[in-house]
Amino acid sequence: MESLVLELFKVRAVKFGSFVLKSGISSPVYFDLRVIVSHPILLNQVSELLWLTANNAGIKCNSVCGVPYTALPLATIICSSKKIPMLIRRKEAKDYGTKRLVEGTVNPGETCLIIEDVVTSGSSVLETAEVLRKEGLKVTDAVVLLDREQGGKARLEEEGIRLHSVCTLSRLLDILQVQGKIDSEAVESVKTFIRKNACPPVNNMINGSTKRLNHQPDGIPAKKPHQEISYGARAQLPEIHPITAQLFKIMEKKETNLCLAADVTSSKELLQLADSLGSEICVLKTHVDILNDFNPAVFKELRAIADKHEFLIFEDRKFADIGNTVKHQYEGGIYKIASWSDFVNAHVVPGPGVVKGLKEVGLPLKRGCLLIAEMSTEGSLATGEYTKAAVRLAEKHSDFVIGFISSSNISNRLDFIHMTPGVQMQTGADNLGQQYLSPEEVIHKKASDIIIVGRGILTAKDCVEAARMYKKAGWAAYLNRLLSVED
Ligand code: S5P
Repeated sequence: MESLVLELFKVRAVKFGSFVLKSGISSPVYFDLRVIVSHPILLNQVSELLWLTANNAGIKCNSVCGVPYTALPLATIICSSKKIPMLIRRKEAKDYGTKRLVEGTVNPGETCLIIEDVVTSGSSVLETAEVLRKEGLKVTDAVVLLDREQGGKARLEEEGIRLHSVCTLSRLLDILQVQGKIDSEAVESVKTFIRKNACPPVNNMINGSTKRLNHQPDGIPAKKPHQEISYGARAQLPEIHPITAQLFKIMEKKETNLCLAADVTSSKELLQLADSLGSEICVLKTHVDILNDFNPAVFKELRAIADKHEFLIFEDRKFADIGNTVKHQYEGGIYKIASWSDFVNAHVVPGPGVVKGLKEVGLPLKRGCLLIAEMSTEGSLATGEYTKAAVRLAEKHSDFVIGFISSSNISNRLDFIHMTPGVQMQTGADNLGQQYLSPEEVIHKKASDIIIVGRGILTAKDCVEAARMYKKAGWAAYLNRLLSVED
């Protein structure tokens, strides 16, 4: 093991320093195992160790499949030297000929062993397993050269795959430190990084018991490569709206993508909630017109609480009138929404006029606006062409529009933020048409950015504890999404 690790270090298959990963996260360690194809002795040694690890674990298989692309030569060497049939998984189905996703002779019911170079969250192994399983093959085990110990093993176990590793990241660090290749500072910074960026299990804890929350088929999240970049990296995009940049920075700093829907009817309760839950949230969403004791001083106080705890205020006014009317509704009346709300939202049903009207008030104050492109309610008419029209309108007015209320990621632009209401741990519906999805479903599978939670928190016995649970679940789902690109 020592000689293997030292050789990997020597050929720079493992490097220490400061690296920006695909997701935009900066990492103190970087693995590039592709280089081993240029070192035939090492290539053979790695293949041999992978096979030895499989044998030591008592794995019996009928065929071997390498996760494309780095593990392909490894699987080839194993299959050639051990005389085992190989299967090749295509990344894309050929658009001509057989359109097969797996090349080689597939005998349904047989067991196929997966070979991989590095596992982070386990998503690449899972994708390959899913393809093989669709062909009728059994996948029960995977062997990896290096387990980065970021949660991949547990994740794969949840999907019925045992992960066996030749080496773990901690073992690799130990060897390199003992051999004087890296100092204790480098070891500590890698360990801290791994702790902070571990991929948590998908199943969330409710009432102390593990419960599967999403009712979708298991396995592969929808791939939205453009969203698999960190909030922090998106804050740095050159043309980003100042409100969005501020929001992404807050999310990154406080490690939260939770927006509280503070649907309460007394000002006192609103302020108490804001203060007690402020540290858990990135946005507090208000419905000013449901307060039965509104007075302007309340919003001065709310602003101060928002600044203290670093969250933004979003008045969920859902403007939906002609430009001239919404201008007055936004700026004036008794509520003077524009004076205290960082951003608001609008329906797109009136067409561009509603955005233009709001913009006349909001732009000079450096405010932002979300367009309601989809709704969480059963039978919503905001679908299909309507949703697409909302995206086009947002693109035309991106000096003021910062993103969407939507159930999923609907735009390719990284500078638009997606906020999703209708979120609870227990999926289902209320008796007035509201429909709920879990944080994992919304943030990981549907690649939205922020969960909006009202009654999931407000009706809990302990609101602070509930907010913490949603914060944790939302962030875990985000890390899962983000880390899936590093595999
Ligand atoms: O489509 C939508 C849009 C919004 S903004 N569905 C929604 O539920 N909302 C708002 O999100 C709604 O007005 C409420 O304030 C919050 C959801 O509250 P909950 O109690 O159902 O979580």
